[in-house]
Amino acid sequence: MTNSKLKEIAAQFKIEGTVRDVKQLGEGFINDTFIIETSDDAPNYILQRKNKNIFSPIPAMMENIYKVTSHIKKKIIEAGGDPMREAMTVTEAKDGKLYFLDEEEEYWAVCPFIDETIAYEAAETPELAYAGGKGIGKFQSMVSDLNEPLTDILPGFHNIRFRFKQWDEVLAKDPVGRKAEVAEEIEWIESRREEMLNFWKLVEDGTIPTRVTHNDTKINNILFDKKGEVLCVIDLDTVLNSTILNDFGDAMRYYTNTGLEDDTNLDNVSMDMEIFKAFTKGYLEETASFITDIEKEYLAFSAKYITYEQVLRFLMDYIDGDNYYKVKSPEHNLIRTKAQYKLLTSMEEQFDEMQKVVKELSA
Ligand code: GN1
Ligand code: MG
Repeated sequence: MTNSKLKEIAAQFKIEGTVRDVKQLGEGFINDTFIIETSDDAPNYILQRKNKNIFSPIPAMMENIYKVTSHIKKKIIEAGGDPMREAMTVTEAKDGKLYFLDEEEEYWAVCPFIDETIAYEAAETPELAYAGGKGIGKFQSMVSDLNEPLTDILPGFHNIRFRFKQWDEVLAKDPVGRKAEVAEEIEWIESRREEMLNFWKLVEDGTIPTRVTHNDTKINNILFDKKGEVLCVIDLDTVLNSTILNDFGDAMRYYTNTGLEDDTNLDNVSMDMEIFKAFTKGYLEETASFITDIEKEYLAFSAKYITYEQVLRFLMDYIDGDNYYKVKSPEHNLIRTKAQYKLLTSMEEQFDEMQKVVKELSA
């Protein structure tokens, strides 16, 4: 994508000021992200090419984001806060749509860049994890009374029954002949299949309630202000109706890992109990007004559930020939599989203690 093309796309949106430059930002697994730099006092903006192979349909996804952010903004205004800093904003295209469709049928969306914020790549301290727990808890609390349904633009996301269906299909096909080489890793998945399905049945039969959830609660999806307080939850592509346990579990998969998601040195990878404790404390403080006993009972389990799901998804993508996640090497998805499995086993070893922590904090 040439720079002038990017500037042309930026010009399709209702942005303040004049566009000075558009530059690539980070390297997401799914979308392509750019920053629109404007001149003068106007804010900068984030421009994203949304991945239509994953989120479908994109216009419905943007509607979901709009519903959620509008609802949150109302709450922030009621509380006397700043709705432009404490919530994400969808910047409309000049024709009033929430996205721009280019001539290659690619979807683009823009939001203002919130400046003077910090995004952390890792939960380095319990204090940070505590703040993160409060951030996710507060997000869920603010949307807990959003009664409009969201469109399911990611059918089966964090639904292990659906993942097993994909898994069984990919294994039956073995499209690139990688299956034989990962027999041991496949067994990691198979040996826990029933345990995971038993949990999901409780969501399917309504024992565990379905609510509005974020579904991608890694720490860098929260912006902190300079005082270390949570300002705003971002990356709302995956807002869905699901169980709040998925948000908690995914955060724990990310925050408590002492290593990297794709660490090649498995000795680095383990679950940090102090981080688990701190996040859970913050989370339970903010969700106290609506969280039910059954949800609390499965909080610790949800960390294992989502980590397991991630092992499955990385391994499945490896066997499938790397079609979903962007990879930096042919082995990348297998490296991720092994590192996430190490994290899962560390959680399993510490599970009794995790349960105890949740019990004590919710007493
Ligand atoms: C993807 O693109 P990113 O980093 O926001 C994925 C998550 C995975 C994560 C693995 C829509 O998120 O579910 O947990 O990679 N998002 C989607 O790091 O599949
Ligand atoms: Mg994301």
